[in-house]
Amino acid sequence: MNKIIFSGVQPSGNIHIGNYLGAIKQWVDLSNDFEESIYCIVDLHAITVPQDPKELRKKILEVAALYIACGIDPKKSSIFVQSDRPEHSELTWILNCNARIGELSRMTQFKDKSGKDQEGVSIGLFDYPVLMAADILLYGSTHVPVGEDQKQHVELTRDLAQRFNAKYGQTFTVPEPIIKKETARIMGLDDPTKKMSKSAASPFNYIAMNDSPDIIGQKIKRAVTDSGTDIKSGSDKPAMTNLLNIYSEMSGQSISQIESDFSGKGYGEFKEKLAEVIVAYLRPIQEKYSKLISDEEGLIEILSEGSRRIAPMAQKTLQEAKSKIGLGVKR
Ligand code: AQP
Repeated sequence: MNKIIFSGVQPSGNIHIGNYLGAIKQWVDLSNDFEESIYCIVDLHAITVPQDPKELRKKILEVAALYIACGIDPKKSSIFVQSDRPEHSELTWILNCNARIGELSRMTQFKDKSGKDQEGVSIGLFDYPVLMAADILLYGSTHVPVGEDQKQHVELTRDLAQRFNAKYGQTFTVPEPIIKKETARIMGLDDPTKKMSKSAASPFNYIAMNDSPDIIGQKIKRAVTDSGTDIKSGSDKPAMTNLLNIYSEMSGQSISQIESDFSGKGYGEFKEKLAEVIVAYLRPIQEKYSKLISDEEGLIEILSEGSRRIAPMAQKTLQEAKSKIGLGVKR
């Protein structure tokens, strides 16, 4: 069986180093191990909460440029915009008719994002995981690299695929999540008990991929630390564990090496060095990004080509699902 990798990011808010370390970096590291790699810009997911139309269009191109700047090669991988392929919405409806209100009500992301206003949020937000299942299942994806927060949604995708296959006969490939332990959950700089998030109330929660060296310095300086003075990770030190994790991922040094280098030194010195490490890591990505984002036509062409390339896979799976359940008269 062909190994097919599929994943995506919403074109909403500022893409941050949590999205990068938890998802995009893995895509780059894994791309060569798969026969097919497909990376989607999930704009239909983004509109499950209000978006400004002009800003949304701008963000779609920004995410495309960022994928490529981070190392996704559009010649080897297909990059496309979710709403360009109508099969995603159509398969969502079919899966909706096999999904249960009970299982969707248990999704942690829905509970977190709807908060106390579950009656007032959009049906789209509630249905978000079914759309994600359609994204994954349309391409026969075998592996889905994501951060820890999306694990429950991939599990639901597996359940929906298995349920459909059991009822109508083998149709969908049941995918596996790929979650890298060390970067599964990068935590907020202002609150290390919650994940770093684009929709966080304060920009001091995250380092955006496009933050300037100055802003990175300021954000790291203000990052919450633990009680005590030691540069050490551990279950009683959530803030330092998070900062050391980021340091380790971006410097290539092990956590124990960093701990020993900073033994006897203070938070101030550590934070200064951490900001330098992040700035140096992001610099080549930011330079590549600036060139790419100035060529709007080039980006649109890459996205159109990606959509064209994967269209036959999506159309075939959708047609098969429709015919299995007796929809339409086409054979
Ligand atoms: N803090 C994180 N640590 C590790 N991985 C993360 N991801 C998100 N936050 C972290 C992973 O990034 C990918 C794309 O995420 P998304 O655009 O689908 O949005 P999300 O999962 O809802 O994450 P955000 O950044 O918190 O966005 P908002 O605030 O808009 O909801 C996914 O693979 C995700 O796991």
